Amino acid sequence: MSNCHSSVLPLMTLAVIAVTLAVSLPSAQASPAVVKADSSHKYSGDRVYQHDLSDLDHDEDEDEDDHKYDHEAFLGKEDSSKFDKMSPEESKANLGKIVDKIDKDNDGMVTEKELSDWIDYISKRYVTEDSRKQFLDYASSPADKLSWDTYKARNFGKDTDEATSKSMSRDQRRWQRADRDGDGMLNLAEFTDFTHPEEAPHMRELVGLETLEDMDKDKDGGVDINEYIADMWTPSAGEQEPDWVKTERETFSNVRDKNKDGRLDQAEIASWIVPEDYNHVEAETRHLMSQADTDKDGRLSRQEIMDKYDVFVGSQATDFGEALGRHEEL
Ligand SMILES: [Ca+2]
Ligand SMILES: [Ca+2]
Ligand SMILES: [Ca+2]
Ligand SMILES: [Ca+2]
Repeated sequence: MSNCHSSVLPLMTLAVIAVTLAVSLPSAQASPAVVKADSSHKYSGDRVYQHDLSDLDHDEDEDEDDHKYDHEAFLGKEDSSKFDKMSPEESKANLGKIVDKIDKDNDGMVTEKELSDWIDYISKRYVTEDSRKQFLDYASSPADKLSWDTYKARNFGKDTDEATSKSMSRDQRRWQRADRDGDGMLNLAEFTDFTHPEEAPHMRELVGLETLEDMDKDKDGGVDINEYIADMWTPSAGEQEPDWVKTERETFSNVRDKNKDGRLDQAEIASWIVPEDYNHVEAETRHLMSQADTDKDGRLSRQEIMDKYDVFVGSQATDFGEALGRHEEL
């Protein structure tokens, strides 16, 4: 079975991924959008912004991670671990309340659209809440607007060494890109695009540009094969090039460098690190439907969801690992 939820990543390298969460906190110290490749052994997937619904692996083996993945996609990470501690009765009661929320038109049936809207909402909740929290560090109300000067004063102070001023111009450029209505201020929605540009289609090219600037050591405006490899692998003395690096060389030429000019430009980098070709929300919706739509009418009745409550949420009794453990003891 294919690893459908991780299709943006080559299978062979899954084991070495330190999962890069789509988290970026603007600050003077770090280049916000960029995942630093400072260790000598990385691979190109480390630069990819994961648009996944959980940092767990999801495949069709039906192991513990798969159940947790479904629970995290359906509930979010935090609520998912709360459910794991509930009794089956409590867990079902709370699932019932969630079904009420998902079933927007209150007809007692959850359609595929209602389910995918819910999973989409859950998947964006982290970004929404994180940005709101950061916003309220500067503003007293979510209805406020932030000026660049307020942000700048807080993050960069009066110190202007070279690194700081570089970092500051980068943030300012991103600020301007996020300022959709061009009034010089960021409202909460615009600030969300500023803090999580990887989530906003109109910020995607800029995320590519920021990464290009990081990787383009000779400053010729493109990332060549040497810059690409140097970003993920620095050989120790006498070390032979490992096979995964050879594979990355092929990936550079065959996949990344789309126009075959030997260099990656901003757009080529964007399509690599902010992939938009795979819809995790849709895939997870179809997966949950296939698991629970017992009568195959394309909708989930409340009863179908309750019957398969362990697919959607955890509980003490449905903790898959524990259940297996107990089984072996019998
Ligand atoms: Ca604005
Ligand atoms: Ca270059
Ligand atoms: Ca190219
Ligand atoms: Ca059904």
